[in-house]
Amino acid sequence: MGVERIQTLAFSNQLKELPPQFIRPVNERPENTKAVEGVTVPVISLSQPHHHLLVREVAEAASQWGFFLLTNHGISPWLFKLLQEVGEQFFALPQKEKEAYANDPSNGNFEGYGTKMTKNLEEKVEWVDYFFHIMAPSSKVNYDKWPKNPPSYREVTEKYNKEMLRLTNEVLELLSEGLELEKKTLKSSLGDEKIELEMKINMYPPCPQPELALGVEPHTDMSALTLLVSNEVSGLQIWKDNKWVAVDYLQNAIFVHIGDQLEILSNGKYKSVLHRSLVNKECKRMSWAVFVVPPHEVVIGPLPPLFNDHDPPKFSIKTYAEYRHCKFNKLPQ
Ligand SMILES: O=C(O)CCC(=O)C(=O)O
Repeated sequence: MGVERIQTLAFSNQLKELPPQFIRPVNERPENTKAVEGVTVPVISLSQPHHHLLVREVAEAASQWGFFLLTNHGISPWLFKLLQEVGEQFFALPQKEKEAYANDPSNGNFEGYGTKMTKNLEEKVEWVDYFFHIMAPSSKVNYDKWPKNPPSYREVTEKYNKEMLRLTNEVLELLSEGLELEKKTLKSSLGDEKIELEMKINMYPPCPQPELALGVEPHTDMSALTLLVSNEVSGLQIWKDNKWVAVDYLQNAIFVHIGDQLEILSNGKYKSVLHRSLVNKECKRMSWAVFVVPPHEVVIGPLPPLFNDHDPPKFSIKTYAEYRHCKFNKLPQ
């Protein structure tokens, strides 16, 4: 039997109530875990002329929030528009055409069109379909897994990939300097030119009872960094000081999440941000997350300059493949 897609379910005429597998336990429901209002998340402009101030802003945001919005990053608004158009066009294709790209994570085939079926302890599922594929390095890319329709998908995504590689370098340099390390340290610890970029397009259709459901449940990313943009519909929330904080949409800004691998390398000086996404009754939300990850064989542990007898290593050392295995299977790290 095929996987039931959220998009199909959402647009089937009679859906007035949320099917039970999407209704979160009472203590997880958005209606009972409302985000605090009026909190301003850090917004950092890459055109800040004083380099030392830029380094400080990035380091403070990464250590206090594990999250910031990046503006004046040099990516053309036109490219965001094209990226969003090709993603929307893919999800608007007839279901049969999308199913030709269906992935199968249970058999290790992560790339392609998917709906998360791995259930959590409460056997609840998320209100989201997605498309996932590797974008870099070119030696790891399998274009057969990328959408062939719309025909410009590949050209647009390759352009975006170039920009993501440039930004990854720039942000990793700033984060290295923020730890008083040589600029190239974090990048080289993550595999240098072998660093992988993964694209995940999330499609959250309108949901009949958004107060009871979650688009993506609370998690930290196992990546080093995640660089995310969304359409104009807000929905991302981040965990700060024991509360959910809603992140408002900011046009052309990139949402930067610190992930687990940077928390480990920095020995906890940078925080991997816990986040979730909510869904919407009227509007479809889409987001484009680029995960910056080390290749599987790279060994990640706290960097020696960042621990000593008084501040011992807080994390174990393991390959990214081992880390990923433990995280997927909810095993202790
Ligand atoms: O859509 C979002 O804003 C968050 C997506 C996310 O956290 C994920 O795909 O892991």
